[in-house]
Amino acid sequence: METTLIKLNENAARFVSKPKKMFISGRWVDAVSGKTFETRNPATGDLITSVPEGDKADIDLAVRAARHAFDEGPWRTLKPYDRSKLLLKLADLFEENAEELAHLETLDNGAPLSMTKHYPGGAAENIRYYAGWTTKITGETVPVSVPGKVFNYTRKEPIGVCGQIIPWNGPLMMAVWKLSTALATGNTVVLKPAENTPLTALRIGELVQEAGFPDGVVNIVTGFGSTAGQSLVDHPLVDKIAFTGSTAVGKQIMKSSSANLKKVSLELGGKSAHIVFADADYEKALQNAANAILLNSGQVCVAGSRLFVEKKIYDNFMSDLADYTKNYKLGNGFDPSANLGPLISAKQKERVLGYLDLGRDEGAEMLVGGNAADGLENGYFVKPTVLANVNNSMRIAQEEIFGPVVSGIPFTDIDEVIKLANQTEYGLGGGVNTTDIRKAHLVAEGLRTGSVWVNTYNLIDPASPFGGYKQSGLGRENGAESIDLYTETKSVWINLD
Ligand code: TXE
Repeated sequence: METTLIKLNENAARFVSKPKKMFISGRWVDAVSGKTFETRNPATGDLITSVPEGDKADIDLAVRAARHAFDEGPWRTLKPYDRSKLLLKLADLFEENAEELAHLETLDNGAPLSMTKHYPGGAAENIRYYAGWTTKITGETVPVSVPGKVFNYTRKEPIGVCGQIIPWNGPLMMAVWKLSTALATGNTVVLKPAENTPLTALRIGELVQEAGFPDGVVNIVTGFGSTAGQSLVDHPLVDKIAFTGSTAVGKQIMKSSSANLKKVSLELGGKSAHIVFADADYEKALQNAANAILLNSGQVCVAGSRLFVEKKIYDNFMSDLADYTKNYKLGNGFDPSANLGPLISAKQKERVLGYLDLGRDEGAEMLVGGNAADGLENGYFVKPTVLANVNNSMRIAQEEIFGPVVSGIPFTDIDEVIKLANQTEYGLGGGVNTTDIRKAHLVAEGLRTGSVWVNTYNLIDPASPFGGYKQSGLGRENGAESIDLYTETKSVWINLD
């Protein structure tokens, strides 16, 4: 059946067609090597454009620019209110260019426009939240007990040059989360977007320039992880690395950062438990279970990929969930009737299909899905898949699949389900559906995870901390806690005698 795709926004089309450069020290430059790499539309496999392939030499230039802007530039000494004004201007620009940004995100990442159209507004909200913080980052006066008359106070100061490495699953929001906090706290930045999705980050560079940030405060280098990313992590003039991505790379980053003891914050993988008690509002729980795994085609770090359902409703619930997936239509993000996009790449599709084979080998039952989507072969589409007969120790229940694949696991009581939910190396998110307030609070307390949602899922707000326990990460982004992630605390002693 022919579908009419929404036409690419004119500004987005103009942005795509012009030569892509990286943003270093306020200038738009090619890679030192002159090399470029391709970025493709995951819905079709078609080439979108090529971008500079930054490497060690480009990272070095960007880091030196950020270092200079931090050490010598006006940035660190800029009044907090003036930093705030720049951030507020940047937030306005996200709103003014909202449609273009949403279209670029859908083109590069594949997520449906119905979803990405909310990103620029969400980005503006996040930036404004942190613009508000600039004038509220205070130290303390400390009641010390040392001999003599002494006054002790603390100052919160920026860490310095921050390397920020972001993934492809929500490239625009990931860039904004990282930039807004770092800039509000007075740091300078070298941002490396994921190689699959460089477009919105480059457009954000233009907005940063238009807002009037001093040269070198934000630098954007496109390139691959093992070259550009690793060079940023290894660079001795970088003070902090903030990373969102796989747990394997997160561990590698911690190791490499130990060379000059960079501060490290990590937001990594997950295998979140989503729990449904028999007393839950059944329809709402079905909706939550589907949303928890199918949002962004399961390419969400908090995806509710392990679905624990109380035994007495397990069979019905799993079969109704399989049925419920019919509400999701796979397709190109520009197809207004589609609400489920492709996976990011051929590699990610193969990885997810590999896990489906593994699930079959491990004895899971495919209630629906289980393969690539017919008729959409050129894009990287996998059908929503509901697996039953899974137990928590199977590999499909322990490893992050990062696709539209949910494993249904039965349980009998609250103690058992809390124990099972925590039997994972991850600790990012979790959810519980129940009408019993006691169970809700006990599960919220019992889960060893950074977020817990009760009778809802996937809610996020700039004011609420986000991050992981265990191997899901280090530190919290968003909220007041992320201010600590981007500041050093100095203790100042004054002899008053
Ligand atoms: O991640 P990588 P990939 C998980 C998810 C997915 C798997 C693989 O399970 O299936 O990871 O995805 C940069 N030094 N998540 O391979 O490699 C890379 O260029 C410095 C969960 O895409 O971790 C990109 O910018 N940087 C996750 C970023 O790291 C390096 C989101 C993420 O890529 C690097 C994404 C290195 N040595 C994947 N190697 C989440 N938490 O949401 C790579 N990079």
